[in-house]
Amino acid sequence: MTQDRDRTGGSPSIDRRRFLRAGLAAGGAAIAGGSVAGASESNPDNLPPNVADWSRYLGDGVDARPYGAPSEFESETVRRSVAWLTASTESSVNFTPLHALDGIITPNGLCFERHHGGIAEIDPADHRLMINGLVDRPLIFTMDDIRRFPRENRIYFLECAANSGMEWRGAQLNGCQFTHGMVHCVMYTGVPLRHILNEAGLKPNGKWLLAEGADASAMTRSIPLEKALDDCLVAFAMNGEALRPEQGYPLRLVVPGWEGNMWIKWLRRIEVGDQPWHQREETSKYTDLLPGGKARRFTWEMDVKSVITNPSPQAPINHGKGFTVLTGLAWSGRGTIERVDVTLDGGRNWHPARIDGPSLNKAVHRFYYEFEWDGSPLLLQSRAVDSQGHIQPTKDQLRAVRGTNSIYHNNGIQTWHVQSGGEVENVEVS
Ligand SMILES: Nc1nc2c(c(=O)[nH]1)N[C@H]1C(S)=C(S)[C@@H](COP(=O)(O)O)O[C@H]1N2
Ligand SMILES: [Mo]
Repeated sequence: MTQDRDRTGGSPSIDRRRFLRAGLAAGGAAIAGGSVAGASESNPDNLPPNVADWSRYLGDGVDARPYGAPSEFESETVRRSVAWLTASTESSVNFTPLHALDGIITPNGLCFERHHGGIAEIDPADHRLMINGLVDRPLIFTMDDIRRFPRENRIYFLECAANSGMEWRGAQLNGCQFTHGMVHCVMYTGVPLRHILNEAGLKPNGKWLLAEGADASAMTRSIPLEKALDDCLVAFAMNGEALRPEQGYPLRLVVPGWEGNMWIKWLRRIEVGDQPWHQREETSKYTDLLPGGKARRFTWEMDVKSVITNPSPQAPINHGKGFTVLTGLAWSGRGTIERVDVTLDGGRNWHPARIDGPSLNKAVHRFYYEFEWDGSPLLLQSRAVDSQGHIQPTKDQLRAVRGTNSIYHNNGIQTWHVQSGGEVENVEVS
């Protein structure tokens, strides 16, 4: 935008940024701001009127990169984990770098990973999907068999129910990658689950499914039959190519709008039954403990939610005052996003944001709000409303209903504090 890479605020603000990064590194997340425009030093030899280095030599030929990778200058745009959340890497989570992405599609290599027994490395020739239980004909499918059913392409978000969980009691992690990065949105190619169930023939008393993974954790979840017949997919591709091993290669269940834990990866078996199984992951885990000691049974649909991805702690304002582009993501497990409002002053004044790009059922929506920044501190928030009229609540409103025991299903409004030097930190306002 401008050749003048003025670091408004001078060295104190840079020191402050270094301090913030150091703080995060101590928390286990090594951050360097390399992907933030204006944060890297430029080499005068490459700037006009000089001829830049890369214009003097031939580049790599077409055989050099049979499977492409991002520019080396994007090396900071990676999934990251948080040390104190990572007891063992095989049963853990890493986070999507939301602050470094745009649009609505998450690149395959940056989709957050959540697994309970490590990444199963499966040879598709040896993979089978078994359908058993209350069916007329128990069946075992090969991957080739599955590819002979009619396919559909659909774009959906997947959000772990524990996304933002560490923020339930107060502002904690400094970056939207860590507070909100357990979400991704890709185009799936797969077979509607109802085709496969119909092939096996459902018995009249079949009301529930148990989906089971082939990984070492043998993840299992109960799913009501109506959902399975409605919009679930058995997917083998994401964003046009085979699923990544991290995401369940060669086959995963897609359960649109519902909590990520139900999206069984490395899917090997579907049992049809007449009642739910009450497995570990749907009782002691992914269940909200309410103030009175009772727990909510089965919270499947992901509530309407949004977050500002820029500016945010990992993506400070580097250009000083003036025209500023604010952007973020909004999604709802109940449909599309009807509107997103943004405040710069902690909720006193709200402004409609501009949703750009496709508005798809149960997919993330990209929003923008452009404004003139006068350099004074800001309290940024976004608030989404979905197509069913649900309004994203404040964290105080959530806690008033659900107490402070919970960590799951936190869709509360996030606040970023922008300081006059452009640095951003995670705070809460009440
Ligand atoms: N087989 C199997 N499926 C699984 C899991 C797992 O550990 N094993 N983790 C679940 C959880 S808790 C989530 S949030 C999503 C994460 O999907 P992703 O790794 O593609 O982001 O997968 C779900 N499916
Ligand atoms: Mo999850």
